[in-house]
Amino acid sequence: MSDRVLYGYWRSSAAYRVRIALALKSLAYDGKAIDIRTGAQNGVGFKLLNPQGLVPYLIDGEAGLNQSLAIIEYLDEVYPEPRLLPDEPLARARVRAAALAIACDIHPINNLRVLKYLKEPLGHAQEEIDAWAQHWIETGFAALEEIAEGSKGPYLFGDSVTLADICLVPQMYNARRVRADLTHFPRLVVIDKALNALPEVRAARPEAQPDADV
Ligand SMILES: N[C@@H](CCC(=O)N[C@@H](CS)C(=O)NCC(=O)O)C(=O)O
Repeated sequence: MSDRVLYGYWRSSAAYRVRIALALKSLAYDGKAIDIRTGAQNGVGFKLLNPQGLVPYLIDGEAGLNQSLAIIEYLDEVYPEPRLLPDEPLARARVRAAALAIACDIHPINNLRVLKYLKEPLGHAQEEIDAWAQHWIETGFAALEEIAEGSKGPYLFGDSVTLADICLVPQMYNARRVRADLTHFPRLVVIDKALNALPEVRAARPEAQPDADV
């Protein structure tokens, strides 16, 4: 048994980010599935770990951590190879800004609890909820496509996989799930393909997780 445990859910994009980071850094862990469809994230047991009732939650030795970006930055500082954030301050800020454009401005408004709330109690039809998710993903991707066009390498910021790419892959997966129109984002599609060609990224994909029910 490992002293590193990741509480997650196969389809959680935030957990997917952490799985990619752990795989890139070759850090072994035990996975514990929290079935967010059945509300396990709000059970007392899990809330003792993370009072926010959200996955992922990582135990790394003595440390317990929530929030995927905080977890990944912690991993990057404690296990620095390969680096997921550039050393140079301006380059680092640019990578963080792209990651946050996904993690703060796209993902939270399409999260399970938000979409559920639109349905009940607000009473929106499923097609309206799908339109909501598609709209906010496509709006966010329009700005990211410009960043992608400026990249001189296979990934969002050149030749190295960064925190921004780690956020992109799960968001692309999500975009396809809600049938967002990706035809305006050809560069993002190509970058996502290059990322998914990496064995570490493939190992982290939802369908490869033991709790996947596909
Ligand atoms: N900002 C958080 C987001 C975590 C989050 O939203 N997790 C989702 C799965 S992707 C969740 O646990 N949802 C449960 C729910 O909506 O009730 C992070 O990056 O870790």
